[in-house]
Amino acid sequence: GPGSGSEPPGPPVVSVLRTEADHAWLPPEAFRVLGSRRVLVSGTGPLVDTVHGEVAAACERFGGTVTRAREGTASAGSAYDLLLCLEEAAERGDEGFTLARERGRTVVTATGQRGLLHGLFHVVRLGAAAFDGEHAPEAHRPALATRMLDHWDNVAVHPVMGQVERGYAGGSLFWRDGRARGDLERVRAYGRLLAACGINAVSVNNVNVHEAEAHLLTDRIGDVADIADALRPYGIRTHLSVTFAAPVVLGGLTTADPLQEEVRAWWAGATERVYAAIPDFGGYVVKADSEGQPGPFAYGRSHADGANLLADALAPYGGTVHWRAFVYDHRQDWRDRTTDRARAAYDHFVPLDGAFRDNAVLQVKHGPVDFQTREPVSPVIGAMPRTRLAVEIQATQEYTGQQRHVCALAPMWSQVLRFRPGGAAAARVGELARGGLVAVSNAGDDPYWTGHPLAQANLYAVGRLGWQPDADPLALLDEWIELTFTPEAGPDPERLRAGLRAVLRDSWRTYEKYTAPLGVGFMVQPGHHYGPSVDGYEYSPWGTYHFADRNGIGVDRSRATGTGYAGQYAAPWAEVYESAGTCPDELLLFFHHVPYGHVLHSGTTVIQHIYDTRFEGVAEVAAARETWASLAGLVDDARHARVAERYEEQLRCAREWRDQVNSYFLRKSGVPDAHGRRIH
Ligand code: BDP
Repeated sequence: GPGSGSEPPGPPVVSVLRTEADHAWLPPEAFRVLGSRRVLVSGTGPLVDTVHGEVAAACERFGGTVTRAREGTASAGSAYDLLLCLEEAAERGDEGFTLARERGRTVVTATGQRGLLHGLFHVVRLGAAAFDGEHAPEAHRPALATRMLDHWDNVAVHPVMGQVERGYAGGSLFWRDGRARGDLERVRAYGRLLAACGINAVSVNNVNVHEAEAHLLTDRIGDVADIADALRPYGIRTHLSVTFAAPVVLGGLTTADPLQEEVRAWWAGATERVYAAIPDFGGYVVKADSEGQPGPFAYGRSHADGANLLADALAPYGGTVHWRAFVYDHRQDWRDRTTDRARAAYDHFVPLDGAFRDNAVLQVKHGPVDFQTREPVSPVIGAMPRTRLAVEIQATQEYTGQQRHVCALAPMWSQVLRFRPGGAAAARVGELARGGLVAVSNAGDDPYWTGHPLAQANLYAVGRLGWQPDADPLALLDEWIELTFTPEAGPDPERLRAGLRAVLRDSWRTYEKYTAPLGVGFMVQPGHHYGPSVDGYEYSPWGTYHFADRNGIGVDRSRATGTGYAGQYAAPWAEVYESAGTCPDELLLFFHHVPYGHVLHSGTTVIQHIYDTRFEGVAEVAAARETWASLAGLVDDARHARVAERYEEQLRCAREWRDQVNSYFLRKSGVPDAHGRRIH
């Protein structure tokens, strides 16, 4: 929750750079393989121009040739090494493409312009391998049609949350001090990065819609249109967060009741004007009845009534409303052990299954609480078969080190997307998310885009996992490493690769080890959420408690004796989570209140696990810091320095977590560390 946020302590920002493009995936060097080829680009349209522009730049730099033709000439072009052809044909869909190797040529064909762009980036990812051997056409298409970033960017600087709510990468790419930034070159470069990992939709303002953001819908829509123009050449559609109270605060009506005719007419008119400015506008994002945002409850209406109001306004233009399921009581009595924030989304929304319009997407956070380091998969995801659900993940590292700590999240997201809510034979989350994958963006106007240069790997993984939710997350990290650091261009590719893998691959589990144990969550400092405070939220109204006392710790969410949350799952999970004996260790304290002496499946007690993992986590950070230091000279100096300085802070902070968590539980439990290490 927002709370009160003062700035956490942190390192000063050092940055010395050449251009933005040198500091993300797809630096010019990543295109070397194209530049030595004879390339044909055929077809017409603005995105084909984009493809041509990318290839032409590579050829100019590295000495290849590019020819532009109007028509698909895949069969005619024997004089080429690579053909990128837009064709009129098949039903592959707008974003798909095929890739073939025949007669010594690489042939990409697409039936939609965006497909051609994706095909180009696929070839770049493959590198030299794209030009090896022969193979029949293989079809590529995205598993999820919407792969979206939500920016929590404020137009005006918010007194508590700043320019970007939960932003750790400088200012906003879109807004500054109440106005559009107008630096559209940077926005265009951003669109390029996003397209190259498969993202195709961006929402440009905070879900908490304050006064300045509200006006984007009406009198400031021109600013949004400018952004849409800059993103469009890379196939990205622009969306907007709107306030449910817009008819009142912008339209001067006395009500925003979704069933009132004047309210429906207001939204219809406002939406018509949005589409006049942005013909391919994606739609609205809404946070309603959540943490103080207005919503349909004020009028005694349901969230289906609310979502359908906006869906109906958008429907004539093919737009979509993304309606967030993050609805819970943030003014809870902390002494009440029966109210459970984790239950809230299911209790509010599952009864509404089937009541939403086809162009309404219910956007569900991947876990039931709030983007913690470890949560179970939200039970909503398996429980609304007649609703289009989008899964929301958080690339911005609010609870995972705020881009001062290395925490590669692809392995966590992959676990979510591969989870089968209905059991072993049933569909995965990645198949159930028919409304798409949505991530809260971690990008800003920072020269490295994401503050911590290694946090780019998270942004990259969002698009790639949306395209292919069952992709191997470690392979995606490798892809990002290749495209960003182009190891082959340097003196010691294997050492660079090995070093980067070593610091990234297990970084989420390392982070988990030194922070809050066994799925218990929070224990962060209230407000800004950086660094430890074991009891920071314990006696607060936010609904995020651990219930530690002298005997034990954890939240009893069983049906038998707890809040009943475990019963929101289908079989087999309801049973698995119901009992402490079958609940996976990493989620034990999310589901159960157990004594400190409770023995985990791993064979160690809860209290000893708390101590051991805190020590291990710190040791792992120290080792990663050494590994990073050893890469000096293999990574450009400025980037190396930026990461090195952040490792100092990560190590300091990890020690702080270790010491506070361990001391707290030693004092509470009175049980000494079995290995006799100094705790305090
Ligand atoms: C929480 C954040 C808060 C967001 C909220 C949301 O602390 O700043 O507004 O999520 O998702 O994680 O709306």
